[in-house]
This record gives sequence, C-alpha cells and structure tokens, in this order.
Amino acid sequence: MAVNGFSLNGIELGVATAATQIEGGRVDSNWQHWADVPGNVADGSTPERAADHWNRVDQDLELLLDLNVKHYRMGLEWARIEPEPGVFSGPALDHYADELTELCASGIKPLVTLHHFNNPWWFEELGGFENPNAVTILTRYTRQVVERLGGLVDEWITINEPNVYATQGWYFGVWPPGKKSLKDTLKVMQTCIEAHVAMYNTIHSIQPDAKVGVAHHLRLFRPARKTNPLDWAGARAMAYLFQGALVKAMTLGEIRPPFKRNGIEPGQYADFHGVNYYTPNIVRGFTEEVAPNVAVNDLGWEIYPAGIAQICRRLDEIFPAPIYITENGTADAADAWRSRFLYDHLKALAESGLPVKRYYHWCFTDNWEWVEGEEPRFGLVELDYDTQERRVRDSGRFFADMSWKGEVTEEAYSRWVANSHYRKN
Ligand code: IFM
Repeated sequence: MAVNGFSLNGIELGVATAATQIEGGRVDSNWQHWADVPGNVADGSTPERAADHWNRVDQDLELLLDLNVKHYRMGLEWARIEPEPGVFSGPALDHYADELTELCASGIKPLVTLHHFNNPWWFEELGGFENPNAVTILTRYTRQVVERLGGLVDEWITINEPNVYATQGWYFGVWPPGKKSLKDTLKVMQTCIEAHVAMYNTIHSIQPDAKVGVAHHLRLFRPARKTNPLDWAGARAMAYLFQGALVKAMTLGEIRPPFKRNGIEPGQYADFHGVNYYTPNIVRGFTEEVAPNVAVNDLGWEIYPAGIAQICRRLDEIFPAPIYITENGTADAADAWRSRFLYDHLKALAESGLPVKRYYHWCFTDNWEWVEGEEPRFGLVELDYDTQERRVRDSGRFFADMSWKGEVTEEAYSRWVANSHYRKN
C-alpha cells in the first residue's frame, strides 16, 4: 500500500532562472552599477561571474535534459537587447533565438520573462519606472522581442515580482535605485500595473494565442497573536498593499486605492496565475518577524509548505485560471532538506484539487542572489563559482525522477526524502 508516494496529478515540472542571476558578463545594467558600489552586495560579488550561462548554453541544456525538465523559465537581459534607447542588438536577440531553438528542439517548452528586476543603465538614468514614458519604453522593448522571438516562444511573463521590485528598490532602499519613499514605491507599482497591461495587449496583438502572465511574489500574512486586533489589522493592511490590490489590478483591471485607473478598463490581463512562493510573514502590529521554533532555510526564511496551496486557493477564488508555480525553492547549501521541501510543496499542490499545471523550481543552478551575492544556494545543480563546474545535487536527482515518472514513488521517497530533514530556528 502506498504510504508516502503520491501522483503529481498532471503537474508538469520545470526549473526557473533569470538572466542577471545566471548569465554572467559585464552588462551596462542597473544591477551591475549597483553591485559595483562597495557595500551594496553582502559578499562583494557582482553579476559579472554568476553561472557564465551566456557562454555555456549547450552544457546547461545537457543538464536540463539530465533533470528531465519539461519546462524552462528563463529571463532576458534587457540591457543586452536594447543597449541604447531604441537601438536593438541583432546579435543579442540571435543569441536568445539560438537558445530557444535548442530548447524547443530538445522538447523543453520555454516560458520567457521580459523584465526580472533588470534595467539597462540608460533607462535607470532616465528614472526607470518613475519616468513618465516608462510604459511606452517597456512596450517598445516588448514589441521588438516578441516580433523576433515569437516564432519560438508563446508563453511570456511580463514582469517578475512587481511588489518585491518596488518595495526593495523604493521603500527599503536596499536594491537599485536605493530610494526610501512610500510615495515613490506606489508610483512604481502603478507603473508596473500599466506596463503589464500594455505589454499583455502588445504580446496578444502579435501572438493572439500567447499565454501571458505576471510572476507574482505571494506570501501569507499571519498575525503573530491570534487574538490581537492590531496584528490582524497589520496583516490585512500588508497583504493588501504588498500583493492584494496589485494582483487584482494586474489580473482583472480591478483598480482599487491607492492605485489609479489611468485608462485601464476592467478585463482579463492574465492567461495564467503566476505564483512565486517561498515563505509566510508573521505580523506583529505593523512589523514583520519570523516565528520561533519553525523550520527555516539558510536565509532564515520560514518554510511553510501548506501556504503554497492556500495562496493558490485565494487566486483561484479571484479568477479561475491555470496556475503556474513560476518559482518555489529554498536556500540550502548542504542540500540537507531541499528534497523534503520539494516533496512537501508538491504534495500540497497535487492534493489541493486546484488547477495547478506547472511547477518551476527556483533555481536550476545556484544563482547570483542579488544583494545576497553568491552565498545562498538555491540550485538543483551545485555551482563552483571559481571553476564553473556543475554537479547535480541529490535533490536534483529526486526532481528528475519525479519529473520523469509524474509521481513520487515509494522508492524515491525512501531514497531521497526519508532522510531529508528541516532544521529549526
Ligand atoms: O532569486 C530570487 C528571484 O530573482 C526572484 N524570486 C525570489 C528568488 C529567491 O530569492
């Protein structure tokens, strides 16, 4: 009798990456400039090294095949594609076209992210998402890309984690452009809404059957004290401002304060729900904390697998659409619990009864983790940054087995999960 095994119930597995985090190379982008300033990145690294994927596409394709992935989420480096305003690089677009051609020829379906926190430096200097022409500029870039690459890819993510992008860069000031202003944060979120809708419409005008969405970073906001009204109010307010209002605006054109309609009509602006889920938030008053005595990853983020299905259920209630888990993963340098993490999150999804169609694990290889640098290890594939050697972790072997079989077998559970344990804070 099956005790620990389960069927994935049709959820197809893939892995996710982002250009700045794996490609390497010195690119004239907001992140290169930010990382060049001493003190901005914890270990002093920059995206210049990363996984050198730009020069190792073939090698990495072999690894993707080794992992049995059916889907690959990748990002584009806008600064490579449009190095000067309105000037598009044929060689950069050709490079991505070649990569996409190889993926398709290998039976791996690409999902391409147009904006993943990365701006060309010229755009950043123009004020980036605060520039009054930002939507037009992003739409021009989108049109060029989709016209060139649309024959190879028909699934797109317009913007990755607009809430994280806006709050880290404009509210906490720890990411470029390093501002600390609620007013500017909301302005950037407003631009994200308008840019997404314009990009969505642009893609569909070129590829009517394309599938387009946003990769939303979604959290469960839970009150620290179950009977404290202030904690409840804080949790509700944070959930609304960080994600609720943004998701409704970007999915259905349902505009609520503090956002403005600015010409956006109610409608459907997502062909799938894109969910990046990592951790819940515990709210005490209007501050956040990590609960004591809970499982945590190397970055101290709580691991709460049930939350992934709870988040998806809320989205399904807003609007029933296929759900793609566009990111889910954990920083686990020793690969001590990644297999259990995979098992628990996939089990919660597979048993949820929700229309979860895809699961993209973050990350394919270890990746340059923004201001955390090279230290956190999210990869199914371990990377030696000095030698650029790659090695599939045990959790990667477990992932490959699940992806191949469409289920977790009892044998796979005993081999990879039974001895994989979380550690508590
Ligand atoms: O590495 C990031 C990614 O760029 C966006 N989502 C969260 C990941 C882990 O922090």
